[in-house]
Amino acid sequence: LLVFTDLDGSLLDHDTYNWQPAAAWLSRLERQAIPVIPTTSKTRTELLALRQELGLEHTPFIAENGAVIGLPPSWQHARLDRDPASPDGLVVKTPSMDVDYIRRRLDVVRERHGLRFRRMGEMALAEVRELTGLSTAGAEQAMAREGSEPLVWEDDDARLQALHETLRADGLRLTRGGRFWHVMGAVDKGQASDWLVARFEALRGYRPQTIGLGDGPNDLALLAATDMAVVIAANHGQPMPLEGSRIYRTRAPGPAGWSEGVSHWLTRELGWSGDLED
Ligand code: 2M8
Ligand code: MG
Ligand code: MG
Repeated sequence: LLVFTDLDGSLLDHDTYNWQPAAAWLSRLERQAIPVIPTTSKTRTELLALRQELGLEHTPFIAENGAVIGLPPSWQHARLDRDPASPDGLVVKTPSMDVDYIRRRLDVVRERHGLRFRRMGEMALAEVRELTGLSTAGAEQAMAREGSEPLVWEDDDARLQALHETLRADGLRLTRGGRFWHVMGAVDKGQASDWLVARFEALRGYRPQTIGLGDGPNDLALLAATDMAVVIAANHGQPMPLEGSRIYRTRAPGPAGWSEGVSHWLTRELGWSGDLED
């Protein structure tokens, strides 16, 4: 079993980034050796800090909405990984486009269509801190982008379609996170989770079951790709059009909803019980 999870608004509280309500379930999963795989808009740099805090140093991660995939040693494959591990022991895949290219395209599109938005790469550190509520160090880490660019939309919503279509013609995608719109190459969280499932199968010889958890539109591809999905309650007002018996919608938001969803699938559906003592 693999657990793929969004961070902001899911495992982490949308406003405070607190995850304590999920701590008990995180350690149960760790004791059962079930990998919890962060699948997020955050950057590799943010992940390196957060994985440590969450005790997830030995699991892979999906950063920048699928633009960056990090593999710890136990997920690396002698034949399939040509590129050597970096000094921190990770092999990192970057299936998206380079962030400098994305930024240049965004500037051209903005100019050509007279659109109004601000992208993260042109914001001052203080502005990113203000918009996100992150610390100075946290905002610096969020600004260290490799394969996607967040932006704040300052134009009429009707004009978003122009941005969307022009980007698509350039092979770029636009998706909506909790605070920002995100632009990246032809990647998403669902493709990245499929890639990790295939890697697991190549290493272990069987296909794992998967649980996916997320609260926003940029999680839809992930929730569609996993066997069991959890839509975490949120108040962003965006539609989360998913149906069927493999979807569970939580009552609680954030990390409390996260625990509710994990508990739903593991205890009620997969029959976990007795061996869960804390
Ligand atoms: C951005 O991502 C979130 C994800 O939903 C958002 O759009 O609100 C990214 O810049 C990420 O790197 C950053 O940590 C996060 C902070 O809230 O915002
Ligand atoms: Mg989220
Ligand atoms: Mg996210």
